[in-house]
Amino acid sequence: MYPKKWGPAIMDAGGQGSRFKESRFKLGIFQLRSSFMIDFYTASTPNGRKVTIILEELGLPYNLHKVNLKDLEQKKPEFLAMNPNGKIPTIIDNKGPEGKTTVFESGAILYYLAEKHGQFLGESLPEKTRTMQWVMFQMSAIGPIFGNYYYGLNTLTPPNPGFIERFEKEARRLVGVMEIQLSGNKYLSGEGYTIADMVTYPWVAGFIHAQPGWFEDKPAVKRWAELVGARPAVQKAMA
Ligand SMILES: N[C@@H](CCC(=O)N[C@@H](CS)C(=O)NCC(=O)O)C(=O)O
Repeated sequence: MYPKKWGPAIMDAGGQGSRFKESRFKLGIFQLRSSFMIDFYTASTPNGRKVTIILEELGLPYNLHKVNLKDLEQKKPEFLAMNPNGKIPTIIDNKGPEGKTTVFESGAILYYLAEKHGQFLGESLPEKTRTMQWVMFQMSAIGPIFGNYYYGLNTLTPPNPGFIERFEKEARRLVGVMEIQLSGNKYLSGEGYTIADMVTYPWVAGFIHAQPGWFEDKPAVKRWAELVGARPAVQKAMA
């Protein structure tokens, strides 16, 4: 009835031509001297890809540290010292405004980088607030609801159809909210491409691939996904 796995566009890591140096996250040695300004701890998941998108959009060189989630590297003391929540993504900005700055939570990371570099957020307080309300919509709703649906479908044992139905219904309602917003706006927060689009795209692109039926009557969401997905930085992040 449902596809069981994320498609290759969703879960495979990569990105060619990016200005990053790759290293496996190795416990005990991850504090090696950084050669680039940003150390980026991530894995090949939608939340990780959001940060790749903004790093690529800004053209920032970064040290890529792949974290093995299956081996629970994200729960080790060395990782928890950076991110007490024990999850990717996490960044260390070695040239933060007050020196070395560690940021976790994908929405906060995108906000930090957008504000620092003066791009993809908006100019005025109302513009920034419009951007942030759609960032919050993704962080509090699209991510957790889509994520729980995916968990119910692929991981939960014994299978629980009521659980899946609950999260499918809410996920489809959220896609409907996006459809209304994108019917009258080029991008989620208005006419400009912002971090709201960057945080939302990896999740929605994944589900357009895995659950095309949810988007059959959602032309504005599909139009937006094509527009955002055509950006070179996004293509690198999703490759
Ligand atoms: N709200 C967090 C969610 C981060 C998150 O759920 N990360 C997942 C991968 S997408 C993770 O690290 N899972 C491993 C775990 O929970 O141990 C964010 O957006 O940064």
